Amino acid sequence: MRILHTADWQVGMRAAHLGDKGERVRLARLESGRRVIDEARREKVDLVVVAGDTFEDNGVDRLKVREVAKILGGAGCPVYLIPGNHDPMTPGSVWEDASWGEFANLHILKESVPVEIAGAVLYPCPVAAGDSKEDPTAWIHAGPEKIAIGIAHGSVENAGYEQVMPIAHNAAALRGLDYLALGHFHSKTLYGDAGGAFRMAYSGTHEPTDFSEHDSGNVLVVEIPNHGAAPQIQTLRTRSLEWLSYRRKIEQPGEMGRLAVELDGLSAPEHTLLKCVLEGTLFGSDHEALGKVMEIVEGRFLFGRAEMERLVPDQGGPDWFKHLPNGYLRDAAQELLAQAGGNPPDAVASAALMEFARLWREAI
Ligand SMILES: [Mn+2]
Repeated sequence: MRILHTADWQVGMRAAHLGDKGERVRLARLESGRRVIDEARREKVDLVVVAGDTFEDNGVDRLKVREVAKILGGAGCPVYLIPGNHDPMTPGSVWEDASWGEFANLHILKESVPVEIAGAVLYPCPVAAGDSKEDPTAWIHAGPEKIAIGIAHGSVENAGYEQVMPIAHNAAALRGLDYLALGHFHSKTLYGDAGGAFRMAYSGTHEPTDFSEHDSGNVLVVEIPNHGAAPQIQTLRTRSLEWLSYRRKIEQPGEMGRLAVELDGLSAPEHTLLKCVLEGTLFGSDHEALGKVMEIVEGRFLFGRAEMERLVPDQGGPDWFKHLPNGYLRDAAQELLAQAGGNPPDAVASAALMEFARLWREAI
């Protein structure tokens, strides 16, 4: 038995913090959804499971719901979905939309009851409403005859930004499952059992949603030879966009310039969102290179954000200081430098100093 495991499509995610780039990011979620289905067909899987949070919430535009149904409807094999905590099974939910009935291969699993399919039994754990303190897999007692596949949505130990529905770290073993397909945590995570087999996993989201995720933007293809055998798990990349998080501590003059070169060399900037966190020392000779880094971060990528509140100017001051005339210009710059390098460092003064440098370069 060969299954494709995906989750957390979060279609309808607003991505408001990305400003006018949010729309590109929203579209990518559907684009990558099509890629998931392409993989299902290419890998000739027996079924697809979607382990919750297909949608951002139950108020998502119904045109988007229909679009998702159409994408999944083209899988060429049965698709089983459970509602998650973002799109729970409540009156008026996305799961009541008529489009789900238009594709014979789509099955919304609305109850926690075993579902017999060819060659296996599914044990779905749909989210009914809101949060629960109970392990959603607790009802499962899989028999020994057939391949047993659980589908659940919640937090294993500390997995996930929102702690919801706690799932035991050894749930697959406890419930007698060959594989437990999990949703909620957006980063791919595999859980090994005492015998070294991986019987439960978060596939992670098919398309990244945040800079804090690691190894998101994939689906898992899981081969289960027979009941009791260790599953073989393969990771396939489905993401359209790369979310890169750079963190750099500058400790030597010249490092800033090398960072600029590195950022300028990153491939596919039009498909990349970048967060660049700088800390350490801003050396006098590096001010121009910092300007270059800022220009690259903010201009070269689909989206870029630089955080440099923890970058502190060294006491010598930037090289351009020595060209400043005596008087109020020099005094103002010195004062900003002192504040920026104070204890605690003043980020506003740092930014003002940077702006001062830019204006001064333009003026001379
Ligand atoms: Mn969730």
